Amino acid sequence: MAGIKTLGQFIIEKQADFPYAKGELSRLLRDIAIAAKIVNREVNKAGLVDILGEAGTVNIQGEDQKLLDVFANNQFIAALTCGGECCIVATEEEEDFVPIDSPVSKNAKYIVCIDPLDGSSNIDCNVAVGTIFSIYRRKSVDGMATIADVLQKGTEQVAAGYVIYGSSTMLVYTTGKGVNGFTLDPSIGEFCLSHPNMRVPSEGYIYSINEGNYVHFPEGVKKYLKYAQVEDATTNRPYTSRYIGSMIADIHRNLIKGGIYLYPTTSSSPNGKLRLIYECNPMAFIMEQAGGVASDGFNRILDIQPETLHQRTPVFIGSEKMVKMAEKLMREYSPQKPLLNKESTVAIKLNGTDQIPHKIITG
Ligand code: P6P
Repeated sequence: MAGIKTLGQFIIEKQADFPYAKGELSRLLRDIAIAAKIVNREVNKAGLVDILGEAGTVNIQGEDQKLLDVFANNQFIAALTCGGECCIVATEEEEDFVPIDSPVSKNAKYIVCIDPLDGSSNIDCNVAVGTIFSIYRRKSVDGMATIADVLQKGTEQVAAGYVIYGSSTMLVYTTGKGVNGFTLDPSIGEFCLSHPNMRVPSEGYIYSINEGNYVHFPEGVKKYLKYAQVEDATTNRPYTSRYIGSMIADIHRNLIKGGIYLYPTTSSSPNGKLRLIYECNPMAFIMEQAGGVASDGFNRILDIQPETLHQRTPVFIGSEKMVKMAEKLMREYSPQKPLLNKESTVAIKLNGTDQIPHKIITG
């Protein structure tokens, strides 16, 4: 078939974008893709082999680990150990970071932060799940890499991506020069370029949130939901609610169609549920590279300085105009710590009729 470009070919081709690259990042991305193909094989037949259900263990988050969580975690760590390009793996499934202590990895340049299988509670009912990864350059120069090498701001990422094990299996990633999507062709066992230069529409009409938590949402989120549900043909409202309960699936759909995914603070998740380092930072990098926005309701996700390995953050991510509207309402109705930027006041239409002056932060 004319025009097939595999992930491997694409990575080599794009390596030229990085004049100083000697192939380590390319090798690292290929190592991740190999592990993803192995995980895909098990996810796709999970119902047939004894790999569904609970592992009988609990991860650092206090969540029951599924057999596939543990399997996926082990596969990625094994592939990264074998590849020799990564010196530390920070994973949702391990309490502390995992030093890759092999002769070739001690001097490896890269750190990988990973959620091996996000949404795994959905596996038993055949809902799309995914892997999320984030790649940093090691900052320390000698000895073993440390936690400081992991706790870097999202702006320091050199690459980020996700694999969605859905009706088809796709790998979507960025190295800071746009976002490209590859669909796995099982007949040749290769990820093939299927979605070049992915861009998220600046406006969308889909919102994704667990409305079961409504009573505990910040007032600004409640106002946003009411805004989304108002009849206003001129702004294509009411929007459509779509919530799969698997963040990668929701964000992937919104990336393609336009939309916003919100996981705000709730009573059971006072700091938000999603983890900064291996969920929100990589998805924020990808979304921004596709022309979208990702914030905690007030601040850019990528600017947050991580303090701990598994820290959580509220997340509002997707089409720029939708996230900006949600941020305006958060600043107006759920003010957080004062922001440094200059404040200005502008009237915005909330329900097509009211002109309510709202402070927004500009600059
Ligand atoms: P809730 C899956 O556990 C996850 O981390 C995300 O993939 C998903 O969007 C969210 O949590 C679902 O959480 O509280 O709505 O069930």
